[in-house]
Amino acid sequence: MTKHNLKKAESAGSAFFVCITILLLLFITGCSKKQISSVSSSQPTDEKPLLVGFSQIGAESAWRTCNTESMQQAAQEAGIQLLYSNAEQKQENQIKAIRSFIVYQVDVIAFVPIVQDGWDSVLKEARDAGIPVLVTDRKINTSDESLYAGYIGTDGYAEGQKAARFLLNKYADSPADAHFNILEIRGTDGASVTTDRYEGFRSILSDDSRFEIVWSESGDFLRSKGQELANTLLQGSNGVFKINGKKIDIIYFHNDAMTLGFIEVLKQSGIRPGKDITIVTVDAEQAAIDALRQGDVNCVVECNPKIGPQVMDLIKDLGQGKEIPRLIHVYEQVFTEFDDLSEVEPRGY
Ligand code: GZL
Repeated sequence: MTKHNLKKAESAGSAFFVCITILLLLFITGCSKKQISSVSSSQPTDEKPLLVGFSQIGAESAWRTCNTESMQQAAQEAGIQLLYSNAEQKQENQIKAIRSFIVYQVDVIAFVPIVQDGWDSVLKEARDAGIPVLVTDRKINTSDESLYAGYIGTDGYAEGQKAARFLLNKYADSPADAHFNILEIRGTDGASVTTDRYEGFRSILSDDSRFEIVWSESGDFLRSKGQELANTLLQGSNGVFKINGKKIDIIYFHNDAMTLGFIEVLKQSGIRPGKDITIVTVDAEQAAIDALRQGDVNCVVECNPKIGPQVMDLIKDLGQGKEIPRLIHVYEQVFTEFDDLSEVEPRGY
């Protein structure tokens, strides 16, 4: 199918054409129907809308759902035809979807790499097909920078640093011989954002001997895993949370979903999150801000999911053959127990 035929066919009822071709795509690439769907632009114009393939990792948290909604809404408002693929937390599904976007000759490919490694081969295929690729939300490792046009999204390293700086501030008056044992509940291992939050946190605390990270374990960004880990780690705790005989003073969670699952179990064990144990979490879902207001959490570092409009601006530039910045970190705040939280807008996720 040449691009010319594609244009002609699309002018004769693009919605019908898109659906037929998606079915053909599903057959060619083996993606399931559930994984690829099309979001039509809301503004019919006489020029052919940009056609964009977007591979999203899944729906593992309220943050992710909001991120997807932001992308779809922004595409509609920008008059961009978005082919949306839900990888259901599997890298191989993302690779299949990217291959299907190439077959369909989309104008631009955007994707959230669930993990940072293993993308060179499929991105070479996109480059060979002349399709620019925008990496969003999470980053990739590659030795060949020409494989993607740029990155826009969160700065996980800075988020880890903000979490640590909150602790330095909260314990500023504690004596040099004080000691605080930290439990870290990491996100999905292999994801850039997990590595960044892990390293950013340590970059600030490593020089302060009062803080010791006594245990770090992945909860895969899932609320259910947060609950599961709490049940396992809290076994035998009679009102005092210990790991390997060390009383836990602080828990640093890489996302709110895991925090909310974990603190539920803490409370059931008679331990007061936010009071008996300092809780620091990342994302800033509404439920986390509510927990901060209730005193169950002490610090919420924002990770901004609502980047759809900025992504679509970059996609339009790429669609016109323009260069884009290699790296854009979106604006993110920090909310703490020391702030006036009455001004915090409803989070929308
Ligand atoms: C961060 C994003 C993370 C969120 C989690 O940019 O990739 O993935 O922090 C989500 O809630 O699962």
